[in-house]
Amino acid sequence: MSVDGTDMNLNIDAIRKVFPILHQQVYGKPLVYLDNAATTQKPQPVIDALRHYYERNNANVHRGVHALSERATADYEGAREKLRALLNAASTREIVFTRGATEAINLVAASWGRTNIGAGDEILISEMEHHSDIVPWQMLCEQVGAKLIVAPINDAGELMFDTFEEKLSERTKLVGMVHLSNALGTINPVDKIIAKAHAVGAKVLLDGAQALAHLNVDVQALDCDFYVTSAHKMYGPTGIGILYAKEALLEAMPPYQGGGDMIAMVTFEKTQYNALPYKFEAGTPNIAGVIGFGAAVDWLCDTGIDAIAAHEQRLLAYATEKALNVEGLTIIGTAADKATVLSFTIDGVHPHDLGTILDREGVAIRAGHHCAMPVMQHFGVPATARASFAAYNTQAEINALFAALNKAQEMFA
Ligand code: 7TS
Repeated sequence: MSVDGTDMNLNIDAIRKVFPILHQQVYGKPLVYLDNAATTQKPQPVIDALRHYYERNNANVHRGVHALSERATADYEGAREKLRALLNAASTREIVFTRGATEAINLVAASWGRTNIGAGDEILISEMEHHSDIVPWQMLCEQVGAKLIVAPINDAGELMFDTFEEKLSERTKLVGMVHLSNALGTINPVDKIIAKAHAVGAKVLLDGAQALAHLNVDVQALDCDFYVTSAHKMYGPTGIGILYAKEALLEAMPPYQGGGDMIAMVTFEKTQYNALPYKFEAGTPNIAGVIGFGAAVDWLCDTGIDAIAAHEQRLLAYATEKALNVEGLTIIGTAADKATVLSFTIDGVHPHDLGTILDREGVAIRAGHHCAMPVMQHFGVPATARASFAAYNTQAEINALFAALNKAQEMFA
């Protein structure tokens, strides 16, 4: 049992203890951090891993002949293996470290896209994509003369699967799809999407920026071609993420950036590129970030993704029930299959004002378009307020959220 009396498999009190940032006051109120879709807080083992690297092992990777470099390289490559295991990728050659989900998508668009997509080809995405799974494809389409096609969502914020299927054709070269929507919380039926896309010969990129802290993902079982994510939404550091791609695809792709570490041999006449995955990791990487990412994966797996997900589902159900009883509140995103996100509007109060008033009560939510402007356009709203839940959140915090909302409504009444 947790502090707020909810029956859960997780010991939330113990979990909260390892997140030092949670134990503070904001404007004299206990911090209630409900902006986890923007970024999650970091547990002590992640902070310790960053610190340990800088205090004990700081050195460049893959090139040193000295002890520190060997230790840094071992920890860096150890993190790659943790990511491989988390995703059940076939090989560490398929795990490329990037700055985050955004850079990973840009890598695929620039390298695989420019090689494999041409005039008249189509890229099919959904109406619920984050800007990072829209804009790189638009840029690619402009460069190569391809066409961006959008599969619509319904008013629950679910992909309209039949229409998605109708928009697939032999012209479709790539499907880009968010696994778990940051604006709506919708979980997409990615196995069905991949099967349909493969049937017309299209590759599939899944944007898993929100997914991996809440869902178990097996890239081999899914048979997905590209999977991207960011560590900072999985209790890890900012500025680091991964591109997973099938080895055969990566082998055939040209490098994304040139420089140190991505080469085997350089002469002025010709450069021979390094083996996978180093071909895609030019320059000194975010070594501390990678090591912290590895510690975050350990923490996530030790805590248990299923147990975290079950806890968050209970919180979401509790918050949703409370939201349904607030007059003038409209939930944006009511998919049958959803997780972690409660996006909403309140009549007569702009989401930004809500965000500011809640902040004064110590409650951190996000207000805005969540980098998914087309979702806002679909629902005819300029912005939403969004609470998003993580492993350390409690029912008591949801009560604090609704007390603060009540206060905001009274102020604007
Ligand atoms: N894809 C999705 C679904 C996201 O939610 C985000 C970030 C990204 C891609 C980009 O991730 P990055 O780490 O490369 O920036 N989403 C949000 C959000 O909802 N609030 O702040 C960032």
